[in-house]
Amino acid sequence: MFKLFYIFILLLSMHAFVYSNIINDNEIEMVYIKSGDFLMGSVFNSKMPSDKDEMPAFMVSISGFYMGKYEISYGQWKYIYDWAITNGYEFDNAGRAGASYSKIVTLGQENDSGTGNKSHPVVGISWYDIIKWSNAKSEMDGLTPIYYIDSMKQNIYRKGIVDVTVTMVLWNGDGYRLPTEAEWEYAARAGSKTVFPWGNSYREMYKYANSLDITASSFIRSKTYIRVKDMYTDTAPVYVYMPNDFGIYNMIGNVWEWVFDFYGPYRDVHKKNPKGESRGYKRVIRGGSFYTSFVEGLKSANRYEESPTLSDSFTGFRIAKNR
Ligand SMILES: [Ca+2]
Ligand SMILES: [Ca+2]
Ligand SMILES: [Ca+2]
Repeated sequence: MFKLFYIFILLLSMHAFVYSNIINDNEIEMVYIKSGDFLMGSVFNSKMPSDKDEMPAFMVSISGFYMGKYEISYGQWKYIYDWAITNGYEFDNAGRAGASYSKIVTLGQENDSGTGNKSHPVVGISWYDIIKWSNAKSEMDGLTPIYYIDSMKQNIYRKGIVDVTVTMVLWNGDGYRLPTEAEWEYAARAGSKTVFPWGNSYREMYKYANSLDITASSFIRSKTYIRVKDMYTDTAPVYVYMPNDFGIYNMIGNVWEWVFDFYGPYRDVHKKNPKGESRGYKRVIRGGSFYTSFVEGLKSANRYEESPTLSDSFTGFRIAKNR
């Protein structure tokens, strides 16, 4: 009996050790990223194919900024969302608490009601929803909103579909915003020049990232999956797995992350704080997800273009801030 009790306590403490991080709905933890230069994109690697749009790699200078330590959890999303809808904001989607692999596979993504766990990343929201939510978070905290519906930056973006261009952003404001694509890759690499933030091999992926791995294959027979074991078939709470060298969690895997930029090709010119194309139809998502079944999809340099109206089960975000 006593033995069982001790085993129980031991298991409990192990659990506490693994999940010692607690996500507060009303507090978004951020990490300061120091300014620096890095090579953005992919250089030719015969062992790991690159999509054409990752090349040519080019030098980028990034100014210091704050990056969300975790993907935004459903609890955090909902906390701001509830304030926003009673304060003049309108959204197209209410968001869901993570995503369930088996529900997506058996019922289809449109019937995926999520995991019901508010520490999972928010999904089922569009780029527009996120941009408005960021403004709401700024207003709620008494900061200056970053996104406007006009280039004069007179009218705060609170409702509807507005394709916010670079000139409609108060780039030096103190409010919350999406990272740019360059800031995202700089933070994801955390000083690394390798294919993944932890090195060139996918074999260590299970320590740092939630992908479509062997765990999912044992639940439902999946034709393709990554040959590592990360223990999650669904999304994982945003604090699970090891952080990168900047102390940031799940940049690779769990959910894809929206960035600000309109999607466009790379050019081999040294740029300072690039902000993407001035116009476009697609925005960029980064990092791959719990549903990504091929290793190339989880590279630091991988990029994907999506319509900003997309609100799927695989894509969420994290926020950035100037100061
Ligand atoms: Ca997994
Ligand atoms: Ca992620
Ligand atoms: Ca790609």
